[in-house]
Amino acid sequence: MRNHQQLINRTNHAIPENSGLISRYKHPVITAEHIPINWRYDLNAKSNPFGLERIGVNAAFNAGAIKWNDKYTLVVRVEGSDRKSYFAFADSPDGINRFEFREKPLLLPQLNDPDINVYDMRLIAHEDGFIYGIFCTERKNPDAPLGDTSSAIANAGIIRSEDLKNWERLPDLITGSNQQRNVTLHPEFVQGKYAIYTRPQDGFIETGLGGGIGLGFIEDMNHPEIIDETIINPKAYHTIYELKNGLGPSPIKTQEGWLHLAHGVRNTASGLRYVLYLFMTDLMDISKVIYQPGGYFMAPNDKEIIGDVGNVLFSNGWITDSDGTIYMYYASSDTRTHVATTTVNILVDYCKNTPADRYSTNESVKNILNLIERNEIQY
Ligand code: M1P
Repeated sequence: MRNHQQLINRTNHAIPENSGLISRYKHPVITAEHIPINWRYDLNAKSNPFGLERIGVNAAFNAGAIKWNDKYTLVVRVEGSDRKSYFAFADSPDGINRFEFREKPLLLPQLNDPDINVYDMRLIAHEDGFIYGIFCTERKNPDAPLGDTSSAIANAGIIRSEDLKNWERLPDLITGSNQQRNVTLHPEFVQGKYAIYTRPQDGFIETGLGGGIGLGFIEDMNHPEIIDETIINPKAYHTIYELKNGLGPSPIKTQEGWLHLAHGVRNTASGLRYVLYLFMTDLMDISKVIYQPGGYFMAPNDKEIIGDVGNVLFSNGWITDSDGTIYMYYASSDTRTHVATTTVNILVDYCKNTPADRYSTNESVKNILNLIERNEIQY
């Protein structure tokens, strides 16, 4: 218990990067070891004479985030050693240090068709006054061929709350697609409707014609049905989002547009590689991408490359403070949760002034030549 408290009280240090874009931090902010002792150990010496851990935790990652009552609150995807993920809230006084889990993990209200596994909740304070938690809910695919014990149907589950403690379960999202992951809600009404970002796929693993970031509208969250789903940011050949392109948290409103954090996936000889990238959409037309820097913003780095599912950075939570500081919570290799800090101004400048991907080597070289030329004129 002393060791556990020391881990929680450990002070973190910023490590600014030469790019000027972000500071990473020396330690992850949440790991499996942060999970409270009394969730894992039977503390009764009579029933646990050897002091053994009874319920193991595999990973603590992919956290949704919100600033609530002056605290920086994460809803962490905790994965047990039995492979089941569940949600648990952790609060920090400053967004970087001393994340401490609340008393108990969340027991999700169930629908008629119970969730088998849940993960990757986005927390959204919507203009309607509710805080929504949108997460992925998985159930075994009833149409999977006999002997296929892996195929699942993934969809978006929805809960909402007014106090981040009591949650009401709404029906799961209805769309025209077989599979949905990485679904999140736009924080404002758009022409009186709820706007939802999606990531449709044809199969659980196969993206098929899907695999890009979609947008749809819902009239009433008690009947969350999207009739028309439009892909606003597709996957594309020979880019960092060649295989899949999924939104992270809900966008941040800036004076120059909505700022989005997303993950791009490509296949490599060593498996899938997940990197983070940014783009911006128009304030008046949220379906219109106005800036999209080429390449990734953050990629797995040093120790981040190693973990349960290697070579993955994933983010579904960020918080903006009133001074413009952004706390970006990201997970590495499906194992642990980190924070990176930056500012709204830096990210908007990055989006506006980083050359876009023009889809060929020569176009990329032209960008470099252009920069060299501009530097010659200045110096
Ligand atoms: O293992 C990497 C990620 O894979 C899935 O994300 P996506 O649907 O974008 O491929 C999710 O299971 C995610 O939780 C996980 O981090």
